[in-house]
Amino acid sequence: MKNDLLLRAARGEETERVPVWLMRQAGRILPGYRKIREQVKDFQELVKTPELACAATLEPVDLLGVDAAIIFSDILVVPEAMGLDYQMLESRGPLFEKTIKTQKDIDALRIGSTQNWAYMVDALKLTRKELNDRVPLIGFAGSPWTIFAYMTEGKGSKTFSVAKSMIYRDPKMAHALLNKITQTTIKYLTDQVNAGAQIVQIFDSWGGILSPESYEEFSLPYIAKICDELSKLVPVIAFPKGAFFSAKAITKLNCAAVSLDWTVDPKEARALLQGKTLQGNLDPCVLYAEHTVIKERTHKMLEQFGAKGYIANLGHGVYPDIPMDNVKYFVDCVKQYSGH
Ligand code: 1CP
Repeated sequence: MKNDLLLRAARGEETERVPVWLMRQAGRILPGYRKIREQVKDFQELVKTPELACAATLEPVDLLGVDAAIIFSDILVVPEAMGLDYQMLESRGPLFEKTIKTQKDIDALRIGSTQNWAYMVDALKLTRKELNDRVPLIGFAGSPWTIFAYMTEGKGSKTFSVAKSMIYRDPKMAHALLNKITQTTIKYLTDQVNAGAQIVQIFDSWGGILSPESYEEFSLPYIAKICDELSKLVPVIAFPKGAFFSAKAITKLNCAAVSLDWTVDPKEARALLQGKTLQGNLDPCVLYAEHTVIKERTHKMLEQFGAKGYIANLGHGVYPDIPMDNVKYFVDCVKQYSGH
């Protein structure tokens, strides 16, 4: 492996410098991605064509110089594999025709298996080959709670009141669905590792809409199950977005690293999450500012987290209208930093 900084940092080992990558690094900020996107009928065609998914995965490695590749796909592959089809509407996001409302709907879902995501296996194998050990390849999945939110709402939401009403009105049914999603996700991520993913990240993008009590009943235990299984194979990064209120419980996860959003103070995170590698957490909006501001904020972040057990990243995915030049500047600022 030519550059294994990410893997070593995840395991808490010493590194020559802090590794850096960005959530959503392969996407609309890049010219090659926009070209690939024009060639296909829709987003799913891109996800399901291994050569194109591979090209989209490699572009940020070549253009931005990041220390990791994240396989081009989406968290919604899991509900689709379970039998719930979605469309990705242009600039509006996902839409599921059918949503999960009853126990009968849950019973009708299958626990996904390799044949349901064979294209993902092929994309990972091809990408590992094309990467030729330049940087590690990250696999990923949504957390069961975040997938539950899409399966019950049918789309994104401000309040997630449909998803949340199910946990209060019928907790038993909610747990049944979460269990089914968890079983599928463990198989899905295990297949990703067997196909070449060297580390995996679990995106709990909507964890933060729950109360601490609900978070620790409906989200964290399922992330824990996935961590327990996957940590036997590769380092796991958990991203409990907006859920740092449950830091104490998060520390107990069997994961190598915790990714933090920008609402979390680095020093507080170090104190509360001892023994974990930390990832994050620059506010993506800093990348709209001038280079001097980007440098100042990035250096401050690096200084506060310290060099050991740290992976530089943003606090969430890079926004599509952030100039690529600024993203590259952020990556360079991390790579050139010598404050330690
Ligand atoms: O047509 C397009 O180009 C659509 C834009 C797009 C892209 C580039 C979507 C739709 N998904 C993706 C790729 C994607 N999604 C990746 C690729 C690898 C990379 O990071 O470079 C990853 C990791 C994801 C993960 C993902 N999808 C998350 C978790 C991360 C996060 O941002 O919180 C979530 C919540 C989704 C759902 C999703 N997919 C796409 C959209 C617009 C959304 C969000 C919808 C909403 O706000 O509810």
